[in-house]
Amino acid sequence: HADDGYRLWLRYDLIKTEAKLARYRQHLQEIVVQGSSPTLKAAKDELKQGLSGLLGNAVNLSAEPSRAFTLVAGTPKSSAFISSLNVSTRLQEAGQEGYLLFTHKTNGRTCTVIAANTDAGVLYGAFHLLRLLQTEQDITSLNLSSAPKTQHRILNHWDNLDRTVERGYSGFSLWDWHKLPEYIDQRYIDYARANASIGINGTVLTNVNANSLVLTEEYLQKVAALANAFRPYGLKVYLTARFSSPLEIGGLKTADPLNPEVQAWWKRKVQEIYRHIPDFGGFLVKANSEGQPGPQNYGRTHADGANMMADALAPMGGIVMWRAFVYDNNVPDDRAKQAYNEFKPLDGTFRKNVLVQVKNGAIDFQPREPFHPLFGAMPRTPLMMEFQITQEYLGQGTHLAYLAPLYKEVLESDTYAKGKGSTVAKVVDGSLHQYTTTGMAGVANIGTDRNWTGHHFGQANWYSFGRLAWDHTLASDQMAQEWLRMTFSNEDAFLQPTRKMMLRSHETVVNYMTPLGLHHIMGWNHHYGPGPWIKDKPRADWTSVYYHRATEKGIGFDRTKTGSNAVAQYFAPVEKLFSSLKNCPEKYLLWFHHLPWDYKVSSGRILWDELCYRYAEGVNEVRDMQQTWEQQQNHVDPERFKHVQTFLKIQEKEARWWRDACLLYFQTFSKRPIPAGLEKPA
Ligand code: GCW
Repeated sequence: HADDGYRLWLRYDLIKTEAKLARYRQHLQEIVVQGSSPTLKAAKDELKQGLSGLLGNAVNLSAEPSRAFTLVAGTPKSSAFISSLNVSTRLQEAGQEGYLLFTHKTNGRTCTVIAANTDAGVLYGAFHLLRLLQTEQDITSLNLSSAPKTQHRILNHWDNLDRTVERGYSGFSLWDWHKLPEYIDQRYIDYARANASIGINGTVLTNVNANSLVLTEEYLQKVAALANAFRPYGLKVYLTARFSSPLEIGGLKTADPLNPEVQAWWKRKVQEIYRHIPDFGGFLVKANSEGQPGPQNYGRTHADGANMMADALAPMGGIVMWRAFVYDNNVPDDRAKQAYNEFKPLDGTFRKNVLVQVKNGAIDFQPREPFHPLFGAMPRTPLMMEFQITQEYLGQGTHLAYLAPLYKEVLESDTYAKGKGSTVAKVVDGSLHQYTTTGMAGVANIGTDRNWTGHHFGQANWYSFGRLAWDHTLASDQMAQEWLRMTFSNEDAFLQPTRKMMLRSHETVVNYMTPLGLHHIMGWNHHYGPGPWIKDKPRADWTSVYYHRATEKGIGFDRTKTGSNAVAQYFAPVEKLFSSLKNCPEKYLLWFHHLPWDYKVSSGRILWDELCYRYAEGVNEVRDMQQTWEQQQNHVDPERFKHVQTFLKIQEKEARWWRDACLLYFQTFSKRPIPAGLEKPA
């Protein structure tokens, strides 16, 4: 069959390595899933489908262990066998969603056991076992446990009700509102399976630039149908709530959060939602940002707005994820400072069921940003991470950019909030400030394209986001290898070069787009392709010249004391690091400093020359990627091989476009030649 990438990393093709196949067949002679809930049934179905594909034979399903080698899965409640194993202490550590996966020998029988406290945990364990087989790991004597490090692991779909997707580059929205609630597309189930396989347990169906219609009865029935389809897979549904909904669908004259009628309206609305979706997750809200309505329209604070919704949701167990992505052209200060300035003073004033959702950086999902200064700065308010999986500023649907290294760079950044070792990851997983609620969100890159993400390698970003939300200590390399093995091939000759290509790809994109700390110099509004010349727009913070500040003297945004002093929002050691020209990591140089064109950088070159080299390197590295891929023809099916090959061609062309456009533009200021030996801009 034509290989279109639809199956994602859940391909379950026959294992190619004979010796391993034989051992797996021996060890997994039958499947025993005791219990009958929809989630356990999903686990059983997945194991059956997965094992019969991987092992190439129909695996026997049994109610009780009956063979010499058996796979048993369940909870102590659902399964007499599991409860007889006395693993309750170990299970305690696994928590609500974790699981144990171990080999147990008893009465001459060898059991591979998946045990968890909840049915969802069993499902996650089932996917783990399948992953071990897909990646050809040894399963003969297992002894492992796993539990998520963050509680809410959520995809944010920026999907509109007309099925367009804001910043979506892989077709249209998956949610076919027109045919819902009756028609349940198999794709919804496969979507839920994919999410469960990486531990994602929530999905916000709608765009943060929200439409209040989704909160009407008619739509809630449709949302409920999706929630029903997802529920067996442990996937909860959330919605975005437009702050002005009481005006638009409630017939009220105000949306003031302190107005009792408004409060009563939201309470009723929330109760209505829960009548349709008893396990509804809650709201995600973008307020007073980029023209969206919010509490500030009524002279109230973000906390007033969030708390009003939180009070409505609390009795039902729902949460509010209130976004900190706010900036305003009328605030004359550096845009990078605004979220911190607005939110930090509100620390401790939010209700218990509110999380403040903070983008990884203070500007906006740039190819590279230093971590957001809010992380560490709000010890009394749980801060959620918001990553972007969709590649709005990273070449969108056609560029290969593996984003795990970006995610990891942010998570491993040290905030110094409580001294050395206060990483962003520890803020997010709650361990630094003892948050009782934690979460990580990723803006989805998923659409109706057959391969879900447009670029085949975009799947790896969905995959690694989910894996990291579960366990932020996983290494980029490990996730790349897992994904490559499951998605393409276990052959070493394939894995070694392609994982290298993936690991380098983010840095490559940074090089040809925004090296040395440059940022937000993309084409206006669509953010695709270069546009460092953009000026004279309705808002200064929507131009490029605002961010690069190039003149004949130099380039870069001075965010030190002599400039906007945004550095002061970081804890002292970080402030010192970024302020110091000598110590500031070069990757953030022009983010924090405005420097003369002949400033000497660490390579010994002057800044202008270094820029030229970085842009050139970016292009060359894309060519290396092309070379690497060319050599994989024997390892990859023709359909996907060609697809990636073609996209790399686009990427090479556009890397040149970036290089040439940026260098020719900046050269009008630097008035210096392109260093000898480098390709001249076309
Ligand atoms: O990155 C910007 C995008 C907007 C987006 C906004 C946000 C949903 O350009 O399209 O709107 O961020 O995150 O709210």
